[in-house]
Amino acid sequence: MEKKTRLILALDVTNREDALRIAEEVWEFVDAIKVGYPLVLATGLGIVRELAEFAPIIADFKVADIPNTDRLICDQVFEAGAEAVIVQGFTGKDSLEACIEVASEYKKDVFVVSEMSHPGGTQFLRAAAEPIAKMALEAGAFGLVAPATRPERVREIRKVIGYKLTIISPGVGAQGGKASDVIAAGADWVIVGRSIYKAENPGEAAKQIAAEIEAELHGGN
Ligand code: NUP
Repeated sequence: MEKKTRLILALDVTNREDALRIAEEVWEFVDAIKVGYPLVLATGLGIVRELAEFAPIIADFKVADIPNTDRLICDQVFEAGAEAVIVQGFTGKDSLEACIEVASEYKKDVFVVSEMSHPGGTQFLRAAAEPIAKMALEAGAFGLVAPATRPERVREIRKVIGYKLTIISPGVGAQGGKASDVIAAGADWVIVGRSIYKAENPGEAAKQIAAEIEAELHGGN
């Protein structure tokens, strides 16, 4: 995934036409489009290849099963044309390694969730975030998913992994996080869903967030 705008669209709409229209409007302002259960369950896995015309696709299936099942899931995801898959880390090393093995066969990437962005993310997952980050580093993942709602946690996680792994960070806008804050804390990309796809003009909304990120990176403050 190339770092240009450092913005990833979370396309959680449940209708094919809306998905394609929004992708058409925002593609030039995003480095990737993240699709997950809402869109894929509503329209089918074929939507991945259709959207891949606009941007690389990250499949957010938060894969969390035994290694064999994880392998089967990842195979489907990469056969469908995704560039990367998001997996959970709490299932342990063998499950994660199974996902990374399949990804490397396809020369694709795995992101591992370290701590989730919603309030419940602190309940069980926070305690596991650092060990999960270390495991992801050792296993050779491409990156982590860390919460834009808690930039201080992104900063902590960055200390654990150094710059060997990338960080993609959801929770900007609708969940209360701010793109510039989490970029300043060390995230490589921000993930934004509702603030873009529910905007009256998704293209303009994406453009504004991309400009905020650009200002944080090169604005000199
Ligand atoms: O910790 C996470 N938080 C989170 O919001 C991990 C995620 N994968 N996400 C996803 O990011 C969530 O499922 C949604 O697709 C997107 C955020 O969307 P929004 O809150 O900007 O609408």
